[in-house]
Amino acid sequence: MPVDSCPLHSLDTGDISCSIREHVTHSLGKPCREASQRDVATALSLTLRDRLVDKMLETRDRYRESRAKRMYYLSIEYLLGRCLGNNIYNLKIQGEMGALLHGWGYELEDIREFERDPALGNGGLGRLAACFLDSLATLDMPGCGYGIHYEYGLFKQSIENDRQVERPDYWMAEGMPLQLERRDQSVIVPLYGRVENHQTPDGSYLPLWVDWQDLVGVPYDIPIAGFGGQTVNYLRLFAAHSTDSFNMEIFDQGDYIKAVHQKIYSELISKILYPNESISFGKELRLVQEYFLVFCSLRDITRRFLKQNRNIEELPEYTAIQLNDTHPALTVAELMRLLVDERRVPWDRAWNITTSTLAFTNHTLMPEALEMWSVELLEKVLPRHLQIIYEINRRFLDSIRQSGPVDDAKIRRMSLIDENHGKQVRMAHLAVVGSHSVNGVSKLHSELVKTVLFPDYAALWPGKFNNKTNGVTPRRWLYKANPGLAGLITEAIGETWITDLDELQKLVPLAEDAAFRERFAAVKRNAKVRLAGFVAKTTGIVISPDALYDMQAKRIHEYKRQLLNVMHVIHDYLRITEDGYLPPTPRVYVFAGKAAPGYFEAKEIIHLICRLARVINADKRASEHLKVVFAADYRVSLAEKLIPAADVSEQISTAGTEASGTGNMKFSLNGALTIGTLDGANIEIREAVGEENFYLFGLTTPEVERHLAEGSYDPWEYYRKHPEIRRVLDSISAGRFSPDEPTAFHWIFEKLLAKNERYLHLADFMSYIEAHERIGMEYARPDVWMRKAVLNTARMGYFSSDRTIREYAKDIWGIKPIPPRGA
Ligand code: 26V
Repeated sequence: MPVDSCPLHSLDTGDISCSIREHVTHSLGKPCREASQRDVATALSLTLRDRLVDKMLETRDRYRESRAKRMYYLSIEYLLGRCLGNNIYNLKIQGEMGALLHGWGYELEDIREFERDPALGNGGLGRLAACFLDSLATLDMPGCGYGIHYEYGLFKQSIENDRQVERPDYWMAEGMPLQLERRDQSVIVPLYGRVENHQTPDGSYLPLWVDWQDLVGVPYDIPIAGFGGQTVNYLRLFAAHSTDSFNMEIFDQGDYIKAVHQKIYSELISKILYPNESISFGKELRLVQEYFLVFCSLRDITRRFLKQNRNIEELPEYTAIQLNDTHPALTVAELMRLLVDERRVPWDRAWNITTSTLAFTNHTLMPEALEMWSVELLEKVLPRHLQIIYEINRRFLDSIRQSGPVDDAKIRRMSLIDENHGKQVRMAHLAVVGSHSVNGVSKLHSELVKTVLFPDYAALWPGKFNNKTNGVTPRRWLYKANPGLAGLITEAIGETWITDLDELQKLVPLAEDAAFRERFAAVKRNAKVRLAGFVAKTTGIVISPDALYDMQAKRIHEYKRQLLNVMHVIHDYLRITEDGYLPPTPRVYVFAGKAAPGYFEAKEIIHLICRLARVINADKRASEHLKVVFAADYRVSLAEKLIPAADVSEQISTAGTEASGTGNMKFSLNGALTIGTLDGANIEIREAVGEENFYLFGLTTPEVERHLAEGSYDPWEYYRKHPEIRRVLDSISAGRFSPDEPTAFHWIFEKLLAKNERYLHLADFMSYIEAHERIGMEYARPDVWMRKAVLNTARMGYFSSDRTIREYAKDIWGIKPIPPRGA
């Protein structure tokens, strides 16, 4: 083809306007006069894609020419959120686009609402991956993400009869204009079958994986624009299809039905994202998904690497692979298989390459979330990988035995195979042994990773363990989500904060400036007015923008203690209605979050919140002081509406249970004050914003640990001692919020008073309501409150994911920015 024959697309408004009309006509096949708002949204996305692809190709050439080391992020989840608005903001053309569309009779904000959130993740872990991609591109770093192109994202939540109802999320219903299908780079994936043991002519072991079935991984690329749009990386998602050759073979054998079944099974692999359930392991399809991700990604990585005429032994010099939790931990076995079986690299050298390339991040301490796969299932799905895992384990345990006397108990603890409930592979151990770096996601969590999760490994390899405190991208979570606040900040200190969040420090003196505080307060109030409009429209509940907006938005889980929040709401309600108490500030309690479909307690908590809302919002005695809202279908786009409007952020997990949290960072960055425990990144947030600007309560991690270890927590003692607790629990148990079904919530009474209640709700309740008391008093003094709010925003610079990514790049990946020439 002739090269350089077409002009590149530009960001000039005239050019963009022309491209949009072109796309309406030629991509959508409609005359412009018939274009609907949705058509305009699609054409605008396609128009931006053209421009992003130009930059993506330029970025790719730049990385190739530099021959620099690259990083690949392997994650089973990415919670990207809507892309159109984000791309417009990262290209810095929001003003121009707003004006252009306005001139055509549309509003950019309405047009953006046509895009479905690609919700290819459950929560924190997937959203972190998306923030990391934004930061990598903004920092001009050669890093891209690998994931699965699920046909159905996380279920959509609606509330019917006060209960959560789940519906499938067919997120591509209206197409995904941003993605590029790359059929030419499809990967054939082998699985199932058996291993035959052979020998090479010189007598060494030659395993042959035979009779495997195959499927195809088809890549889809989603361009990821850095701020300013100069560097555009991509996220590569693989969709599973059946291979034609396989189908043809069976068709030829005349077994039509079997061939069709095979095709359906293949396509099932990337059909749906699994929701976080308490026990989701053991499901064959999930194991196949994990392997599918690992196989496709590694094939793609090594293909690109070898194309550059390099020797596979140089892999770690030019490649870093980050395992986002244990879901891609099979990478350890697959990379070994690729090196040893396919490339005939001797085991020891292959092991060196593998461990020098891979690094692992742990994201949870919850024992029920630690992945294990039964040996039996692995044997069936991935027989050769199982052999390799056994061999890794054998050599590893031998090496410990050789380094000194060890007792059997320690060997059993460190083994990759758990033999307590049948034989199971401990995926976290596989990841730790197979990586050169293991990190947690906040200071506290990283300590607990060493002391609680992997004490034996930490003693063996102290240098392997490190911390990388999470961060969030300021582009989406302040610049785009909160244009009012972003504008005020830029007016005050310039716009460098967008890529250098520490610049927010310059706002610190302005906390003393009454005029600035008033403007800050006005921005917050505006956001609350908008949210109030949205709440009225979607729930029919009327809330005043003059009330304090108190929010808890996150997955529903007992360890996150939404029940503690509920107990406090009930406490407030009963004081108002029974004690004649007049709170210093009216409050609106906003809850949002999904419960895993099979998690009974979590779903009942939603049910209770909705029932509570119904009772409280209808009670005239309380309505001036108190409202409760459950905002359905929490997702990135809803978070962007809620967070700018929050006054108080609820971060109330039991100390030692939340690995980090990232919502806590988004709220505080947007000027909400946190009521929180000493858990996860709350601790670092509190240190950063100042303890006087954070409402602390609750037990510390060592106190919690002691209670749990000694069995010394006695909830009945709190019940007997504190009338406040008694009244709240009795009201739940007596069916006050479920008059038609008086025993509906009795289980909560029983659970919170059970001796083995793991999350110590009652132990923290009195200090929690006391902290809320202070909040109520201080909110009533706007200058006091707004000073604290400004200081929260001003001091959150550290929690930019740019900082986090720089730390990973320097300490773990060894990658550097490759900026465009002249930048
Ligand atoms: C947790 C649980 C809890 C028990 C029930 C089953 C289950 C399944 C999955 C998970 C969490 C999986 C990993 C995860 O999303 N962790 C989150 O990662 C965030 C980013 O590092 C971090 O901010 C959150 O604290 C952490 O929960």
